[in-house]
Amino acid sequence: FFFPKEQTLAVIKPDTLEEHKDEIIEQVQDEGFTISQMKETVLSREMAEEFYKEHRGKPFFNQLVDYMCRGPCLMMILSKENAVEEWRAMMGPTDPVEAQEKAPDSLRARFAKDILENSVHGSSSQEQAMEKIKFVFGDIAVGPDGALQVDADTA
Ligand code: DGI
Repeated sequence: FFFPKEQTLAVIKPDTLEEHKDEIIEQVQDEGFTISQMKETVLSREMAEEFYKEHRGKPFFNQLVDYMCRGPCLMMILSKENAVEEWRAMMGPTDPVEAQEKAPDSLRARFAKDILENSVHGSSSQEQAMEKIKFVFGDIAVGPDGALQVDADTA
């Protein structure tokens, strides 16, 4: 059987990018992910609000947007079988207190400052991954081998 790889959108948030960029990229590769695409982007407030639109209206929304806009984020398309779930496992739970208890080796256990400034993002479903990849990278497709297939119209 041939199981095509899955893609997810992974984001290293600004504080963590400044402090731990190289070691996280190295660990991502060691865990068997293909980094199909990556770029550093300073999100505008508008983009950050759109990126986290599911949380609009929540009490922490403005602080979350501030945090995401503080400096460059590293945006990555990661490819691997079960990429969505596997990257979430590498991240650990949203709250670093819980992460330290349940997943002490996870990125959030190691690098998150608190539940808001929690160092990394990852899509929580394949559907969300496709939506966010499109939002961040535009109309590119990733082939089953993890390689990028740039549409002739957008290339
Ligand atoms: O998918 P996650 O990042 O693990 O979590 P999420 O999609 O529920 O929330 C998105 C971000 O919003 C999260 O990474 C940090 C922030 N956030 C979520 N829940 C809380 C929160 N911030 C505060 N201050 N309090 C919360 O309860």
